[in-house]
Amino acid sequence: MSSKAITLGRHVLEDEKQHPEATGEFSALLIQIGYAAKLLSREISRAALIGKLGLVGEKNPTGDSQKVLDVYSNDVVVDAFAGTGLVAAIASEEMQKVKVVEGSEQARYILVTDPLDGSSNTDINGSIGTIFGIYRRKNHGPVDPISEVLRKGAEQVAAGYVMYSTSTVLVYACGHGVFGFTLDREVGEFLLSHDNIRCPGRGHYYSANLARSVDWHPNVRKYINYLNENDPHTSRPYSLRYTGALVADVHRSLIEGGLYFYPPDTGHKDGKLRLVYECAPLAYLVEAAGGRASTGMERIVDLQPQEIHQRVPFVVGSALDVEQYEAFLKHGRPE
Ligand code: FBP
Repeated sequence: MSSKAITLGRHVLEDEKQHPEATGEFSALLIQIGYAAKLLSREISRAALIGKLGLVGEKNPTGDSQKVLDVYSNDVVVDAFAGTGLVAAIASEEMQKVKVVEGSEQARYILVTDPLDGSSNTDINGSIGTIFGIYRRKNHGPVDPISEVLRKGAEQVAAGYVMYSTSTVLVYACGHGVFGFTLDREVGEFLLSHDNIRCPGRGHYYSANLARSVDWHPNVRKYINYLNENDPHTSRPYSLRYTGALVADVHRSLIEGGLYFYPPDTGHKDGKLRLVYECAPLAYLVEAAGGRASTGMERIVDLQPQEIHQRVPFVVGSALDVEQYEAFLKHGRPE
C-alpha cells in the first residue's frame, strides 16, 4: 500500500480547509463515525465467534424482531458520541425516542442513523450496513429533540453509509461530491478507494423483493414486465439482484447503475423503509452523485417527516431508471 494513500481523516480535514469558518467539530464528527464503523466492522466480522448472532427477543420501535447486532450496533454508535460534545441528539431505528446526548446540549449537530441495516442477513453472513445523516442544529439552547430531527432530508449537511461485506466500505457526501473509503484492517484506516463517485445515468440491474409483487400497484408490475422484456437496444432484460440489505443494493446502483425499489404492499401500506434514518440519508447521497430518489411520486429529500419512525415508498438509483419507474407508476408506460 502506498504511503500516499488518503485516509478518511486526511480527506475530511482537507475538505475543512474549504470552509474558513469551520470549527473542526464537523470534521471530528465524521472521523468519529469512521471510528464507530471500524469497531462495528471488527465485531460484525467475528460475531459468530463471540455470541453476537441471533435475536434478543425484543421488538424495535417499528415492530421488527431485534437482532443482537441491531442492539450492539446502536450501542456502539451512541457510545461513540457520548461525552464528545459533537452531537446534541441521536434518532435511531433501534430507539423509540430521540436520545438527547448528555452534556452535549451545546453541540451543533444532530445524528440520524440506522445502525444495522439488513438485519435479516446477520446470521447468514450476508452483506449488512449502517446508514447515517447529519443535520446542523436548528435552534440553540435546550434541545427540542422532535423539531431537531423531523427535518427535510435536503437540510442534511452530510450523509452516508457503511457496508460490511467482502470488504468494509464507508461512502459519504457532504456537499462536495461523494467519496468511498475501504477499510485496511492491518493499518486500521479507511483509505480513499472511490474518488468522486458518479452514479451512471442508467444501469441494467434492479433490486426489489418480487415475492411481494402480487400486492404492488399494477403499473409497478407493468414496469417489472417491461424490464424483463428482451430488447438489447435498451439493455433489457435487466438482471435482478436483491441482497436483503438496502445499503448493499444501493451501493451497487451507485457504482454500476440500476435501481432499488420497495413499494407499498399489504404488510407495509406506506412501504417498509423509514424516511428519517434510511431513505433521507441515502437520497441525499445518491442525488449528490447524480442519481435520483423518490416515493415514486415525490422527491424524498423534499418530504417533511411527521414522526421519527415514519415509513415511505422508496425508489432510488440511476436517474433515468428512477424517472422511468415514476413514469410507469403514473402512466403505466415508459414515458
Ligand atoms: P432493517 O434496517 O431492519 O434491516 O430493514 C430494512 C431492510 O432490511 C432493507 O435493508 C432491505 O432491503 C429490506 O428491509 C428487506 O425487506 P424484505 O425482507 O421485506 O424484502
